[in-house]
Amino acid sequence: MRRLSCILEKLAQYRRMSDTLHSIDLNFSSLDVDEMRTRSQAFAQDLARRRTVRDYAPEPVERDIIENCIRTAGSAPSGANQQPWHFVAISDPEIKSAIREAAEEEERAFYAGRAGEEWLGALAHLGTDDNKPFLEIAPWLIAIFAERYSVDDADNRTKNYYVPESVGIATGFLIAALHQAGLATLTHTPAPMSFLSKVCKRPDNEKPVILLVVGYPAKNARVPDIQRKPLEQITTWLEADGEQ
Ligand code: IYR
Repeated sequence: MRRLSCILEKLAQYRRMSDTLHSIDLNFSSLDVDEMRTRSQAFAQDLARRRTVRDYAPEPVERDIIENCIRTAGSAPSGANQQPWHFVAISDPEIKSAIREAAEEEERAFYAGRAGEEWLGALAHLGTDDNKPFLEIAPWLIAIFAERYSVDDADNRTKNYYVPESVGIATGFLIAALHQAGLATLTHTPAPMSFLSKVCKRPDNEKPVILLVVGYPAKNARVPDIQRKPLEQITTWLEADGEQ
């Protein structure tokens, strides 16, 4: 009974909080429909040109460009606006070498059979193997961590909501931002990835999810000849009769 009154009191408190919610003007700028059409088509075409690149040039990339792209990622929507992500941007050659060594060790076990025949079969057309030179050659590695829960200075834990979804959306923003900044990326997922927590010195509440490789493609870099599923295959329209 006491528990119930506690919950009710909390709910009343939350309602009072939302009554006094601090809001600001959205400041939305509308576009005319032709502009919308042009922009949406140009964006689709630009992002369709993005390809996952495994062959990098050693050329450096200025840090402020990476900063801007991480800012974009940090503007992604997230569950309860908890922003449960952390990005570790690495250009230090020693740390990149340590990551390559640890990742290749996992990948050797993966390609030697841990993956299983079905998984290796699904990957065969990409021509990947356990050799990951791009982890040292590319100028930046961005390790993306998911905050499973938050910890404050007094060591209190708060649950985070929709963490995989939120981090996935932020990663999408990051990949799109890097692409439009003129950089190539590779979403690399060595498994297991726990070595990344150690190398990046991240706390226990954070789980490594993706290692993004970032840089310029090598001259004459080649990519697998893959196709995107057509719109009709990836979309179902449920519209009122008479529309379209
Ligand atoms: N992590 C391995 C295997 C791999 C898995 C998937 I799913 C890919 O789309 C590509 C590779 C590797 O990086 O080689």
